[in-house]
Amino acid sequence: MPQAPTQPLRTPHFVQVYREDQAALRRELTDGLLQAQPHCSPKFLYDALGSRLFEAITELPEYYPTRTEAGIFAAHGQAMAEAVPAGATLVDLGAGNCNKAAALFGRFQPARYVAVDISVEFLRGALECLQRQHPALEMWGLGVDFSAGLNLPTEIAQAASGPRLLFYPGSSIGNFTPEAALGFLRSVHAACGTAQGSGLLIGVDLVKDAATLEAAYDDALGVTAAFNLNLLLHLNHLLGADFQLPDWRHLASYDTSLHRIEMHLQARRSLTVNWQDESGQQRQRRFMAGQTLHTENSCKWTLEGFATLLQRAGFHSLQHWTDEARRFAVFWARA
Ligand code: AVJ
Repeated sequence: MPQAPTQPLRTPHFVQVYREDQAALRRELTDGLLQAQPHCSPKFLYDALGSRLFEAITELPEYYPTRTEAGIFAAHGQAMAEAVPAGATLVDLGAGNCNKAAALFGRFQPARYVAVDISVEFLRGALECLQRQHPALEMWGLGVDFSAGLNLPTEIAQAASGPRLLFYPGSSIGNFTPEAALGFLRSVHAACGTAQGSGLLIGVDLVKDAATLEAAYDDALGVTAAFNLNLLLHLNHLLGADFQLPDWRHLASYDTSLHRIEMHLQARRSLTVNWQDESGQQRQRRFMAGQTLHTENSCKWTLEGFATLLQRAGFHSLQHWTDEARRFAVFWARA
């Protein structure tokens, strides 16, 4: 009987840095809830249900960013492939299901793929499947919280010899205030390393009329409202809190001077929320009717403003591609 050809058995490597710390989460949430303007980090929007609701958002007619960005990659993928280094280590920030990066493997011909997300458990299934389709590509799954700055663990930095292609699509940079975005991009610049040709390929949502933006964050089907309200279910779970969803309304408004969409949850009546802090102690916060919990900022950039930001972070030789309506942009910036 003929022998089946033996395949080199390559399997993805996994590194989990982030450790979920229940006490730290409760402390962070308690602190936010007790501020004069109560707030909560947008990372708490993404529990299992929230992640699925976000996927549904990307299919809404009003939510243009995801499909506009995909159109830019489809139209200008060849030009991007000519700009980025070949044989690079492709570092995918917020990789999730890895679909956006995997769609670029053919054109960009990376030597190594590093998928970064908060938990390697999200990445495991996707990477094991991708490894079978791309047996020659070295793959790493890295579980790390990079929201306070990107830091590649030494074992990955050592493996990533040659040029690095940092990839941050989806305009998630919009969750950072301009000042925090600068700090974050400086850490990305450092993570590009010192090899020639390295750089950052990043998607950014552009300033536009308030009506288009507000519709994108307050859709007619109410999916974004459900996405925002689901945060309260997540807080009930994490804190043992007693948020009642019918008491809260989804708000999304564009601040034209700060160039950002703000999402809030607004109390429909005066009410009190109770929860347990990190030491199990009972805490409460009173909300007056109309008072809000601030849940997300989504900052919008002009082409000029974002180019300046990239340069201040240390990048140079910028290129960008946009759609015809200039709703969204993809920048390539050398480190
Ligand atoms: C995932 C941060 C890019 O700001 O557009 C979508 C999140 N919030 N609808 C965005 C989001 C409400 C999204 N990002």
